[in-house]
Amino acid sequence: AAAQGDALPKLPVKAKYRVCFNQSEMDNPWRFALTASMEDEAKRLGWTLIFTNANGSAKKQVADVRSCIAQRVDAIFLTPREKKPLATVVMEAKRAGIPLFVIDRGVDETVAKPGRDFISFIGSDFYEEGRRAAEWLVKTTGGKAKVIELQGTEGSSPALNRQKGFADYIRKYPGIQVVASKSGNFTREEGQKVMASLIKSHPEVTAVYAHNDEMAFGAIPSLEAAGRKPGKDIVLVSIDGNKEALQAIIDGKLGASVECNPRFGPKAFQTLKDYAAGKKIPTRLVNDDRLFDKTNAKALLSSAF
Ligand code: GYE
Repeated sequence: AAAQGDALPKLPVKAKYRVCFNQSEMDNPWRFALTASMEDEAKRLGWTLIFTNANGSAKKQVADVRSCIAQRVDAIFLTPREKKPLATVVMEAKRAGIPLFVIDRGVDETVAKPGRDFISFIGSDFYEEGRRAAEWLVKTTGGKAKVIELQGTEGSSPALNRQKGFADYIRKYPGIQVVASKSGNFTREEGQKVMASLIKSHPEVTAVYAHNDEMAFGAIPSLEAAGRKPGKDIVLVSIDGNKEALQAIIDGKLGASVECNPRFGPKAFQTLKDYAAGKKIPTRLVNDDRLFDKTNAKALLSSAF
């Protein structure tokens, strides 16, 4: 086995590969769309895809990656639930000589770096998503809002960067204040619970920034139960841009959703082929994302997942 600091593992050119896809959890439309995109592409290519689901446990995901290493797969696609705990196994795959692609969420790059320890990161720019959500909110509210932020899974790269991108942008707008910021773990259920309690302690709130659509959908009934009118006396912005979000924009309850496209299975598999063929792979392959609001939701409904 090679030691840390050594070259990236090589991948021979083959007609078909046996690869692992280590999913973090399967609890919302975004996760289902990513998994379907990976499975469909594997099927189309006739490759063997070994799928694991960590069910929301970073610890289980570490074990899942280790089992893929033990099975000596050709390559690993990992969507790390949390940044830090999964960085270690990325290094283990490297030492075992198995090329690994970090997809969707990032790992702690002070431990494992793209282009040095794993092949590449393929996914969205979460900082930019947070920045765009803030930009939309500033425009829509004229730079005046008291915001409740529903953060994603603690320690996950999308939660950290969506928080930061938003916070950095609103710094120039003193009329925009985040009055409360709490994790709803990217789930509808927790988004609903967290909002039910925050709306009581912060009745002055005029806006909600949810790190994903699911938490916004959880927040809506809690706001309504507290006598608020989403889309009328409180504006909501979220991220993902799934079908239900576009419908909620059309219906007027959700103001906007920054797209985070989960359907990049074909790109992930193509990158693996390019790597095997000896092409130079960028350390970061960033997906193109749009912003959905009432100006385009109707027209784009069919392109959402
Ligand atoms: O926004 C969320 C999912 O990692 C980008 O995770 C992904 C996020 C996505 O559970 O809905």
